[in-house]
Amino acid sequence: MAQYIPSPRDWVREQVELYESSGGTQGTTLRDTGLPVIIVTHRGNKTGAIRKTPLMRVKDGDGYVLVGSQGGAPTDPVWVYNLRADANVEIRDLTEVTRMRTREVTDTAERARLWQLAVAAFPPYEEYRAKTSRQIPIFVAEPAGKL
Ligand code: F42
Repeated sequence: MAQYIPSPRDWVREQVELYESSGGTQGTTLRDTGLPVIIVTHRGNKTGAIRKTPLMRVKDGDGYVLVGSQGGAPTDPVWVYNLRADANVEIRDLTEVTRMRTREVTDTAERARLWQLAVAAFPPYEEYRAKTSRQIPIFVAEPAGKL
């Protein structure tokens, strides 16, 4: 069993702890926005450790859209590299945990469709995009069988 290494960012680590320790009944929204968050459990591409990353909840059918915005920071978040190296994740959405596979979306039309969904779910993504010159990575996560 791989070791779990929590996020070095206090507010992120604390959200993961509350969300998971409450079984998905507390700490499930982003601070004052009240908008829903999911927890993506994945594997570090260098350490092999278990990593847990809260992201905004953007649904697309049975799956989720994962947006590597990192608040419009100039660099991609590290979890993006982890998903590129190992597409297998678990997604906790409130009380439900589902094993999923992720796929990075590069097709322009598909990206545009998913971006609309993302902004509808979490309008600040549009401001984050305006803040950075990088192309914000987008992944889809699709069910790989219920746990
Ligand atoms: N971030 C987003 O990008 N999009 C969102 O929609 C989003 C929503 C959100 C909601 C709630 C919340 O609490 C946080 C939210 N965040 C969102 C922030 C998100 O959870 C991440 O904190 C953020 O995207 C930064 O991701 P990161 O993977 O860069 O995290 C950093 C802080 C981190 O954990 N760094 C670790 C460290 O020790 O510095 C490394 C983690 C890691 O995966 N290491 C790899 C390993 O092998 O273990 C090696 C990494 C390498 O060098 O390749």
